[in-house]
Amino acid sequence: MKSPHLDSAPTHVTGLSEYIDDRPFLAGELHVGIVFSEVAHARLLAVDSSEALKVPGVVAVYTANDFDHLMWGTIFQDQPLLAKDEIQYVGEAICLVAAENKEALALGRKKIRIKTEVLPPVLSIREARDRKMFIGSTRTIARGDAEGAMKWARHRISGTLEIQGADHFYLESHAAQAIPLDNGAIEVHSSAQHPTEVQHVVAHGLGMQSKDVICIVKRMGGGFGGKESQSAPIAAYAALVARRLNRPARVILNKDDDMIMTGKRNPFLIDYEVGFDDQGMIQALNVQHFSDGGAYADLSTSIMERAMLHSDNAYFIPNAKIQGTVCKTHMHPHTAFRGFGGPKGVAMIERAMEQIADYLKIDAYDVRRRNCYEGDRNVTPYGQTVENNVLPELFDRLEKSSRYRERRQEIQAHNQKVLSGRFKGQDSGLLRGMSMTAVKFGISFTTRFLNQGNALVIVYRDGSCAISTGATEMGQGVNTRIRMLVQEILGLPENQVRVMPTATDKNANTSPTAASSGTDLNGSAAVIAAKKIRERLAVVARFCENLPRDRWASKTAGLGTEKEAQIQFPEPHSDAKVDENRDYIFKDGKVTSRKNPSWSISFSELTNEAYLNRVSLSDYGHYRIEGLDFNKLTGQGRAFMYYTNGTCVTEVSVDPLTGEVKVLRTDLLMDLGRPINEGLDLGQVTGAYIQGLGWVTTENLFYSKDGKLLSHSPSTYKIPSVQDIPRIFNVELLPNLGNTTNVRGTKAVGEPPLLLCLSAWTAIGDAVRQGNGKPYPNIKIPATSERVLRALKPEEFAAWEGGNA
Ligand code: MTE
Ligand code: QUE
Ligand code: MOS
Repeated sequence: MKSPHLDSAPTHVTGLSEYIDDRPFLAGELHVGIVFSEVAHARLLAVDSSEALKVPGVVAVYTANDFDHLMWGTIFQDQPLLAKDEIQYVGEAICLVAAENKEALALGRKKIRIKTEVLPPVLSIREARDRKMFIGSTRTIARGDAEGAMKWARHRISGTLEIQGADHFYLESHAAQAIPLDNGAIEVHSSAQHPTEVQHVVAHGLGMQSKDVICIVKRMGGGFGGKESQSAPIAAYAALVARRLNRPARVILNKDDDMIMTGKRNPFLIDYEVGFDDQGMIQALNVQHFSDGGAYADLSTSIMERAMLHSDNAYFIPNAKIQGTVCKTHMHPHTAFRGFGGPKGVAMIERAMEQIADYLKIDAYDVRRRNCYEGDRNVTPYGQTVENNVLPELFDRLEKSSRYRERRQEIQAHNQKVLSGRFKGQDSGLLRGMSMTAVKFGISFTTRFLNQGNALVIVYRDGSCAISTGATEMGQGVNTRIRMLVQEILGLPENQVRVMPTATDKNANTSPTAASSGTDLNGSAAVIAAKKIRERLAVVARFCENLPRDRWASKTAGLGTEKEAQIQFPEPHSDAKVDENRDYIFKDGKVTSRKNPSWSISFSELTNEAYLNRVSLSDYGHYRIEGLDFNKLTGQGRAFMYYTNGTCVTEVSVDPLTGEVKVLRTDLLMDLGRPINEGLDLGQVTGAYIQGLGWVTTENLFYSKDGKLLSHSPSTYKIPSVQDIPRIFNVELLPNLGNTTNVRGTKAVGEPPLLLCLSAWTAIGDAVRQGNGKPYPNIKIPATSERVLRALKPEEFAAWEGGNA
């Protein structure tokens, strides 16, 4: 049952994997383009399509008035599918052009005349905060007496941390194809993490019922959170054209338009103060998070909630007051991105750890280790007890395996040599820094109703099996994991089980594949369904075992079966209680009697007997997480089913002449429970870390003063390349067989390792601190070369202060 790779790996590497725009064009299919705003804030006075409609090949132009219902939004329905009276951001969709071919579409788009009256935009968190432009209200999570404890604390540090957004940079841009069916329904192929939301937005926008909209997601060329909410309007555009003209239609964004139009990771501005004692033990934390939500709510309030819930990270904070406010600006609506709000809360507290250490002149690792959740210091500020806590072990093990203490000495000695000018060679003139950070990522949607999943498991008469769930495949391997879970239950080899494309006509009311919960929720549901089938098959097996082979249904069917050779109903059809099977072993495509191990039947022979005896070979499973009781109003309760934890030591070099950063070595340790597929998990861990590395170092979103994204292609927006991979990259998983909370003892992996990239960011601060002997620096995220250089030599750059760096 070894499947070290993704189910799609062979077709990925041969280029045969089909994405939306690889789908063959259907007869009469139209190309749909979006005309979007070039200004951030304006009154929309008129859309003149007369010239565009004269272009040969342009078939139609649609505006806001063409939708039955204009408003959509995953949490709050505050966003128009197309701008109506007011424009709120650069890139906001204004109208759609449908054309016979790409050339006509390009020309038609150019000929649309938009009349606006430009209004002043609000483009920063600070400005929105001053003007009190908010989305939702300020929320608080509090425990103890943070203000009092802060006053009495022996020492205090404080800071303001600025965190920029990041583009998802999935390789497949947003895309959708809509096909009108002969029965009045519409089939929508979408690159989306949340097919049910696509179905809902299309149905609502076009005034249809959910039963008449089928959303199919075969796979995405990456999602990373960017296709959780924002795929829905794109699909609605294709569907509107398809429905109005009764012709298939597709919308395919190019990279530049995708980057300009779609929201990114929310930028954050965080004010914090920490009170602590001589040992560096934290006594109080007071933090105010402000995020840039952009022009519409999207998922920003849930993202803020997760930032607040991760402001403790791995550390026990007896007195805490954590507040969060989402600001409304005239930027693209920011959205989910791997880690959701988590990375922002964790960045704040991990920076505070470095500041405390620097202030007390002790090692930052010691500060972290002392504050780590341990023993009866195990209750979070939101009142959830940290159970099965492996954080101390993760810290201790990595301290040793990474040779943290020795390398700390070596780095100090190295930097002293660099600073004394005793090095002449190129490389050895580089400063070095090192830092260890941790992650404790809460697994569950903090919105309770999303913590459910359903699955359909079908077994055919030949013993092969097909599975359908609400999970969407975006390269993370959820299909492979679910397949392997079902293989394990039914004892089938890899080539006998397939996961079907996700579709809303097979699985309804699904949650987004998000919050790292895809396998947990959908895999659990598939296991429930597969166990129901196994229960029934066990009944058939018992029947076959007790009946001479020549009287089996397959030998007598067609002749008229004698009464004693029929399985007695209703036994196999009773809604068999899901239970571990005791009498038969399902393994290697065979079913063997436990009591009589010499008796076995092949799985396919058994399924054939079941079919002939009119026993159902398919089933449905529904799963929900029990015990979650987080209360959004009080900010207290059990928010998460469990935590995924890890620690990471990153060592960087910083060039004192250019500010260039290189990651020399990364040692990363995680507890992923009992992985279903270790190869996939390691891929997620390394990929997430490196994706995070881009966010904290080189991915610098650059906007003009009037809110236009200028860095909208790989030539101006620097994602990590093969050159940026740590020169030494040691990744290990903690053996943890004791985790029984989740399905098969596994733990979610998708997002948590991204947060460990923060050790690279804190290591850069450490190199700068050692390089200039000043207090721990305040370097924004991303710590670009320019910013690192500026932090290293603040006096020399004073002249440039105020520039957009
Ligand atoms: N891995 C790949 N290759 N591509 C992706 O788009 N998305 C990430 C993570 N890993 C992503 C990925 C995000 S944001 C999440 S929430 C999880 O995968 C979702 O999938 P899962 O719940 O099945 O882990
Ligand atoms: C993590 C997440 C999500 C979340 C909460 C998390 C997420 C998401 C929602 C959400 C919240 C309210 C809604 C809704 C979705 O919450 O991805 O439809 O009404 O979509 O902790 O990843
Ligand atoms: Mo992931 S940000 O929860 O899609």
